[in-house]
Amino acid sequence: AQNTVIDAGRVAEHNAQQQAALAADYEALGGMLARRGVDIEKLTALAGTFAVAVPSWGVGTGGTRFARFPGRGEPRNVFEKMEDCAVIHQLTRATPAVSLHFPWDRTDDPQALRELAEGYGLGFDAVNSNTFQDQQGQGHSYKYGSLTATAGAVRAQAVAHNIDCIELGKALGSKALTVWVGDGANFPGQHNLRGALERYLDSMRDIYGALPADWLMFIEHKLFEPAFYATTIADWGTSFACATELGPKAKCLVDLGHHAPNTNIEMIVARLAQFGKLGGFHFNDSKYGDDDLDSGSINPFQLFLVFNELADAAQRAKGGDSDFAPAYMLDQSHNVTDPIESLMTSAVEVQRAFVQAALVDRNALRAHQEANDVLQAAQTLKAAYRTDVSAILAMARVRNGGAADPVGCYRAAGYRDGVAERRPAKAGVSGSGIV
Ligand code: LRH
Ligand code: MN
Ligand code: MN
Repeated sequence: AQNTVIDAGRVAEHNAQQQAALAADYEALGGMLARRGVDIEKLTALAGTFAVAVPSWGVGTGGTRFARFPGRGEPRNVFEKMEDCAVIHQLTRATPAVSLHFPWDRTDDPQALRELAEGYGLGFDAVNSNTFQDQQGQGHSYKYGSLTATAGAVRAQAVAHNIDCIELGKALGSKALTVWVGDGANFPGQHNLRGALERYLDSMRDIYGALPADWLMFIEHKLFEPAFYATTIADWGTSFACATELGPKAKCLVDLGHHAPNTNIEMIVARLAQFGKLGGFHFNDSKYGDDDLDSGSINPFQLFLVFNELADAAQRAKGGDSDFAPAYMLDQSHNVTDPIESLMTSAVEVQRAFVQAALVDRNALRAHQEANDVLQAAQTLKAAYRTDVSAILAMARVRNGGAADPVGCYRAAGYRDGVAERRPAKAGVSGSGIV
């Protein structure tokens, strides 16, 4: 039997209270969808298959460059982080994997961590390396770059760290390594733009060579920050070129917050899917830059349009490229909310976009596109986007043993009060590792 963090009886009690309202909403929605020729049961079954990984660093309070205001009962190590991740999955049933970040989540006992996770029904998605900070006791500084550093010893240290991450990931059952580097220049002339990318590729070739046969490597691009003049892997074009150069195991990872404002991210998704290089996502939302806000909190239509492209790609893949399975992960930082509540809400919002995209009448859309009926083509997307699928999501959760209303259930269970007592804050401990 699976271990549960929140008493299963409490979840059942919560669902019983919600049952009548949910049944009524579900029936009303089912009737409305039936008139559109859509079987609600199919959508509910599909919703139940959805999964997005939780970032281990998301369960602590992130803070900004200016301050961090710690929350109560923050996890103090990776084992406590897993407990919080288990709550998120128990109530949403949509987050069966965790993405770890090293060395923030380093453990001397990966076997124990794996067993703890398995007990909760959790697995591990991509592991992330970190050469954007110096760690205590490290021989060389990344102040002037890591995989692109001019000093060979610095590059070697960064490569060794990534290979270490692969080793840890292997012990945990991960199947991918995500590499994001902040390397770049703050001033024109600081480094040779082409030379930096050549050194990056040299380093990445060494890491690629250490990947097990069934692993992937995700290259995560980001426009700027911490390098404010020229970031080495700033855009999907550079990411795509590097992934192509490195080989089939290298793919591109799209973090929604890593683009210039107003960038058409769904088109990037379409391009990467077309050329077989869409590796995965870091979902979050933003208004200005890499804000790392909750998914769907600022621009839910964009999230829907991303999933519309994914649905299109999945449909095409059925006929050929059957291994189209990009990794879905959240990457958020919570400053003013309870991280568990934010992560549950985000998982549900991403799942919502997934279900709404499945509602798009693709045959009608194609016909409107062929006929150049622009207005109806746009309205076909809007019809799906405007449909409130909340009852489908809630029903899928309840049927899978989750909570009708994850945040309501979580609050009623008093989990935060419990951990606040069990996990007294230690001075100087950063919950997320982001300092
Ligand atoms: C960089 C990033 C990357 C890191 C994470 C902490 O901005 O998105 O994914 O690993 O934040
Ligand atoms: Mn990211
Ligand atoms: Mn980011």
